[in-house]
Amino acid sequence: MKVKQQIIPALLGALLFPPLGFAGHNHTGPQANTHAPIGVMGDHTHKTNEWMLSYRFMTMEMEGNRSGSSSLSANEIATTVPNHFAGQPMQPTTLRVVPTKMTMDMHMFGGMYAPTDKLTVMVMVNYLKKEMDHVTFQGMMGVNRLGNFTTKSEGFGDTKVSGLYSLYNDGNHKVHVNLGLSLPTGSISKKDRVLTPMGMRPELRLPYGMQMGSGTYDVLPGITYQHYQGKWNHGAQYMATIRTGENSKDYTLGDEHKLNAWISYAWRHDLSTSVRLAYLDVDNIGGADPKMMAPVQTTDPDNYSKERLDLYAGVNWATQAGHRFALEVGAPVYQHLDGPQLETDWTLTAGYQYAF
Ligand SMILES: [Cu+2]
Repeated sequence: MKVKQQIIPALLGALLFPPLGFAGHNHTGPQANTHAPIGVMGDHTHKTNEWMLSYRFMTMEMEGNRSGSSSLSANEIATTVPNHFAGQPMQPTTLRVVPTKMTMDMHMFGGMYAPTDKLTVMVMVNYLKKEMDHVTFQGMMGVNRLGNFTTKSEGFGDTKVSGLYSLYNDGNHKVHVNLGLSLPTGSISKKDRVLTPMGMRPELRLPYGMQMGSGTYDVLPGITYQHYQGKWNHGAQYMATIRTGENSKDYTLGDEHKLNAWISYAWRHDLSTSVRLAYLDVDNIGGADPKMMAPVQTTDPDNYSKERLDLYAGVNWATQAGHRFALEVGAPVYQHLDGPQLETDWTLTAGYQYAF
């Protein structure tokens, strides 16, 4: 924890006061540094008639639970955290099923095209795979463990269509606005088999966090800034996901606000490394899917709000012919969960982009 407390001010310092004195060079050939770290979406615009295809693989692992910023054991959850549905028939007073671990894999396919220097259009399609491990406690109370089970879901997520409009570009400073729409192509009715505290194994609709999409049309506004100075590049981006209306299952996922700040250094024309800080704020779910009713934290629409600060390290490699390979790994330095919720442990993003 001490180390983390020292890293953050050092990084913020580096972001706010990038080293000065690097004269700008106009290199020809590949420029690894002209891109933000691979975990940042919609970071750049293209020149007239330029195309880009991209593929990203992202994996995230979450293990152990927290409420607020402090850890909660499975036994504590099963004996002390009230069940959202207590008082209804067959419902225990505390939670009796506890998620212990979740992994999420995401395959992201993207296309970009610039009809003009000012405007770049972008389409992103995602394929998601989620897995959640649970422990079921026996009966209405106590800490006898009945067994473990894993639920899985996979499929296409929501499809994002965006426009990136360049507001300012003098070669060294660039600013563009992002405006996108997320289309509800992801399923919100995925099911799997669970183990109940009574020892039954029904197939139920999976909770909110295990579904593939939001079920609503979401507006994605944002703004991106980048500054190039010799071998240094630093940038910042604000992006939001604003939900509109209610989905067919009577709920609305929480809005999301994301703030990114990064700095990268080019060791060679074709190779750069980066550090990034990402702040994420997610709201709770509004409304509720009447089919998601079980003594488990993930069926409570009020257990989805969170704030998280992630620290990432990344590497970009660009080849002569418009190919770029990049990798970024990160972990939270701070997370505050309206919980109990599973805590995020680490994230990895690997990507390939081809511009032509
Ligand atoms: Cu691109």
